[in-house]
This record gives sequence, structure tokens and C-alpha cells, in this order.
Amino acid sequence: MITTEAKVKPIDCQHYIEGRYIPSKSGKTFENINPATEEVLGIVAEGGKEEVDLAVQAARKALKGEWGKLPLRKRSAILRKIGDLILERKDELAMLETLDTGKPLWLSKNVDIDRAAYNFHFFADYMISVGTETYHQDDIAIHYAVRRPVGVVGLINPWNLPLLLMTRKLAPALAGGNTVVMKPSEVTPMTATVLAQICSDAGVPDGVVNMVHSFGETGAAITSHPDVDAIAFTGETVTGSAIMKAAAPTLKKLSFELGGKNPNIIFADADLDDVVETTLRSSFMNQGEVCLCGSRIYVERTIMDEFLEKFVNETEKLTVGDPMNPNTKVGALVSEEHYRKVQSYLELVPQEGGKFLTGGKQAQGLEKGYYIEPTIITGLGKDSRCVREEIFGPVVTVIPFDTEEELLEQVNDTHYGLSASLWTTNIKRAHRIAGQIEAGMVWINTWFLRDLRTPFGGMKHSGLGREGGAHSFDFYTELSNITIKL
Ligand code: NAD
Ligand code: 6OD
Repeated sequence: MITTEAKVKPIDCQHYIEGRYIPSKSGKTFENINPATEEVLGIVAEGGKEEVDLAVQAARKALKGEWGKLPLRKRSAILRKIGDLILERKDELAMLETLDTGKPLWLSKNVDIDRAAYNFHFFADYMISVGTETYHQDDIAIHYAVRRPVGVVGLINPWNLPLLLMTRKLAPALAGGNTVVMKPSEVTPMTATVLAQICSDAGVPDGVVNMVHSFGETGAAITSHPDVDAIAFTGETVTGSAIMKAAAPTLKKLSFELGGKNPNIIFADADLDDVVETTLRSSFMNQGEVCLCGSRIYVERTIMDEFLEKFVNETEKLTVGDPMNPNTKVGALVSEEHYRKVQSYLELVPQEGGKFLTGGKQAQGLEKGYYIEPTIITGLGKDSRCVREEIFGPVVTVIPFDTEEELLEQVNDTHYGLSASLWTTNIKRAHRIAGQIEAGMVWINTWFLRDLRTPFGGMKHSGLGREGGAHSFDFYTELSNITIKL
């Protein structure tokens, strides 16, 4: 039995508009469920078009106010303070994130909340160091560019890394002088609700940060709103496509971080212990609910048996269960709906000719909650739905390969192109293969190693544009070129 005892009380969530928490005009609400226990955590205001209108109006008004005109150092200091306050409230935020998502508490603390704070600290530094282009055209003219805010930006986010991903957008948006309307996932509303208060406590003026809670239709009211200038979205590829359509009539600037079905490629000369240790994380961290997880594992045939023996053995040692237990490595999936989706893929495995080497079912001995055993599948062909579609759970397929040509053909035979990992000690091969993988990010002999200055994002159907450092800053600012005739 799960004994989830929160030292922090879960919270009811209201919208945050012009510096105040407010309920929906309609009075509508929905329940927020703890996926680890199936208990109701709290009540969430269900916003609609009316709340979106109010939030956009507030953001529009604040755009004309002091925010965008503040001296850079002052705005930077506010960003730094937001990061500091996130760290001060780390235990509380980590607890709320775990209650909402079902992920292990240690993971919320060490990955989600730490990174949320760092997103602000990073952009607080970045924004005061960044310059623009200047050209001296002989004795004819001097041209220089200035940066301006884009305007009102809609920030729409998924449930897997709620605060990490929201702050990855909010920090550069604020750094650029924009005002925002945030829409957290309806499945994980709590940390964004606290974040709004933290922004205010750090000195962000009322109306700069607004938030509406609700489902996809309300997200659509943001993406089609004529007074929203840009949309930064992370979520499913099909949702990205719907947003692009909705945003087209008003020609909004768009940034998309979408789905992935990432390859993890293991050559025979790799350090197998290192491979297995990292592959455990790249397969099952956050219950496999990370867009960067390597869910398609390709192993050179000569080491397939040795790799599988070690990988299965280590996978079976992973503790699945209570997210509050510090020994837990795999917590609960985020919701009943998502659990059913992952289960539906597991049911397909025997029909598609696959074999479970371990896992393949609900985790045993847990009466309540949405737990699935870490699952390793072999024997599936390249056209299997489990190999082609994003499952977004603790489920990986392992496929052998013989030649580089055959490997690359399979690796690139997907409309996704987010990330890849590549394991080999042959540097020439690493460079050769990495350059041919159709993915926005390729890790060699590692995974999930990030530097916020680097471009983050996917190609093909995995995204549009890049986040990180200059890339984020370019998205959240407009360049205006000024020419002085000499
Ligand atoms: P989702 O697309 O269902 O929902 C994401 C957000 O969009 C939610 O807030 C939702 O309410 C909102 N939304 C839904 N329909 C909408 C519409 N028509 N218009 C506007 N907003 C709408 O995604 P999810 O299930 O919450 O998250 C999982 C997905 O996110 C996976 O595909 C995963 O790969 C992807 N993801 C990608 C990255 C990345 O960086 N590339 C990071 C994390 C997650
Ligand atoms: O921004 C990051 O560093 C990061 N690791 C993001 C992961 C997103 C995928 O769900």
C-alpha cells in the first residue's frame, strides 16, 4: 500500500490574472487527482474563453507599463530573485510536483525544481550580456539593431516536467520584456500556481504574468486570440499541428517542442557497464515520461545477448512504487488516461510478434495508483506500432543491427527527430554517425547532459525552432534595425 504522506498540503488552484488569484466566472471546476494514490488532491478552476480574454487584456495593459522599460539590470535582478525564491521553496515545490505527477520526490527536487531555479538564474545573467549586430557601412551609414519585446506570449505546457518546462519559457520571455499568459497542463496545475505568486513576490508587476487553468479548448482560445503575439508550446505533435492552424489567421510567432521516439544506439566497442547504467536512466527516468527518453534501443548484434542480460538484470532491480520513498526509482504514471494509453501499447506487443523480456504489466502489490513495470521488449519489426509511435512510458524496444547503413536507415525511418544517443569508443564513427542522424540533439556516450546555452529542440515533426540561450532570446525578442546616414 502506498503511504503517501505529504508534509506540504496540496493546494486548490485558481487562475492568476492581474496579480490576483480568481475563480472562473462560470464557477466551473475540476478535480486534481494524485496518480500515486488516486485520491483527490484539490479543486482546480476551469477557465474558458472569458478568463483567457481577461488574462490577455491584463497582459496587453502591462505591456504598456513599466516592465519592458525597466533598466536591464533591474529586470535581471527580478529574474534572479525568482530563481532564489524557487530554491527557498524547493521542498514545498518538489512535494507539489510529486503529488501532481507521481514522479519520485528525489527526482522532483534534484531535476525539476533545481532546473526551474537555474532557468531564471541563467537568463538573469544571459540578458545583460547579450548584444546585437552593428555594421559600419564605409562613410555612408551605421546600422544597428535593437531588441524589443514580442508582446503578449502564450506559454502552453505539458505535464511531464511541469515547472522545469514552464520556467524554460517564462524566464526568457520575462528577460525579453514580454508579458505572458501561462497555461499549465490540466493534469499538473499546482507548481505553476505557486510560481505566479513567486513572480509577484520577486517584484514582477501585476499583469505581466497571468495564468489560466483548464483543458485543451482553453489552450485553443489562447492560440487563436487576436491580441496574443506569440505562442511557445511544448506537447504532442498533433497538438502542435492544431496550434499552427489556429494561430495562422493572426500570424503568430511560434516555437514548438514536440514528441519524440528517440534512438539509443549501442556499438559493440562501447563501455557496456556505462551503457547499461545510463540506458536504465534514458529508458525509465521519470517513468519514461521524458521527451528525450531513448525508447528505441539499437544494439550491434555481436553484443545483443550480453547487453540484454545485464540490462534486464539491472532493470529488475529498480524499485517501483511510492514516489515519497527515497529508494523508489520509478513512480506512478501521470494519470489514469495515460496509464490506459501505455497499457494499450503493451496489449499490442504479442499481436505484433514481440516478447517481453521483463515487465509488460501493471506493477504488482500496489492496490491503488497508475504503476507500470519497467518493460523491455524484443522481437518487434520496424513497422510495429510500438516501435514507431511515442508511448511515453517505461517501455523500450530493443532491436539488433549488423551494419551502419542498415542502422541509419532504421534510425531515420520516423517522422520524429528530437534526440538520439550513440555509444561507441570509436571517435571517427561517432562523428560520422552523429552527423547522419536526423535529430535536433545527439549525445555521444551520455544522455540528458545539458548546457542551457546550446540549441534544444527537434527537427521533422518533433519541433519548430530551438530553445536555449541565444535561441530562446531570439524568439522572445523582435529585432528592429536602425540606420543612421552619415
Ligand atoms: P498535449 O499536447 O496533450 O498537451 C500539452 C498542453 O497543450 C496542455 O496544457 C494541453 O491542455 C494543451 N492543449 C491541448 N490541446 C490544445 C489545443 N488544441 N490548443 C492549445 N493547447 C492545447 O501534451 P501532453 O500529453 O500534456 O504531453 C506529452 C507530450 O509532450 C509528449 O508528446 C512529449 O513528447 C511532449 N513533450 C515534448 C518536449 C520537448 O521538449 N520536445 C518536452 C516535454 C514533453
Ligand atoms: O531543458 C532540459 O534540460 C530538459 N532536460 C528538458 C526535457 C524535456 C523533455 O521532456
